Amino acid sequence: MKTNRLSDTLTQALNAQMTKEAHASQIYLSYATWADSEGFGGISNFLFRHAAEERNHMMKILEFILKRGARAKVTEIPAPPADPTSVNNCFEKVFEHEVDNTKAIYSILKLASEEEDWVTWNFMQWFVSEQEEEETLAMELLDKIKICGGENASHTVLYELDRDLEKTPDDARLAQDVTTDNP
Ligand code: OFO
Repeated sequence: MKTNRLSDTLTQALNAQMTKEAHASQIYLSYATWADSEGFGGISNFLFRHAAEERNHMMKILEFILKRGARAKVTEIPAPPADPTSVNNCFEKVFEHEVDNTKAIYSILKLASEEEDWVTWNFMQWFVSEQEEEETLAMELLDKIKICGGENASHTVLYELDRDLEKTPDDARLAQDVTTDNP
């Protein structure tokens, strides 16, 4: 008896998204190490915490695929892009990456809707809300940097931003509900 409740198309799309979340985690990790090597300990810490969040997202999808009786496939993760060239560039890249991820999530929702797989559609709503929070966070940070001069922000301003980010509760509210132990 077949108990798999996910179509092949959605299984493939969810597996690809799982790898995309792992890739996102690698991107944040690489930017975090870049920030640390540039002397921005607060920004680095913020990005390291975010890398852990993205890994939790990967686990959340993996768990869902298994729960629906389908085959999760762990594959290679693409390398992260080149290091940022400045703090402004770092958060621009973060924002672009989050928008790209939102688009990927929308396309899974579209598929789920076409297939009338409302369980998957419902599951993916969590990611829609999460992306909204993460895009907002990135936009707010970019706005702050812009006010401070963007690419021309002074060392003093960057020092203060770095100090603020050390304390910023970066965890989007929903991401706090999800951990590797409790995907
Ligand atoms: Fe950027 O959050 Fe995962 O999905």
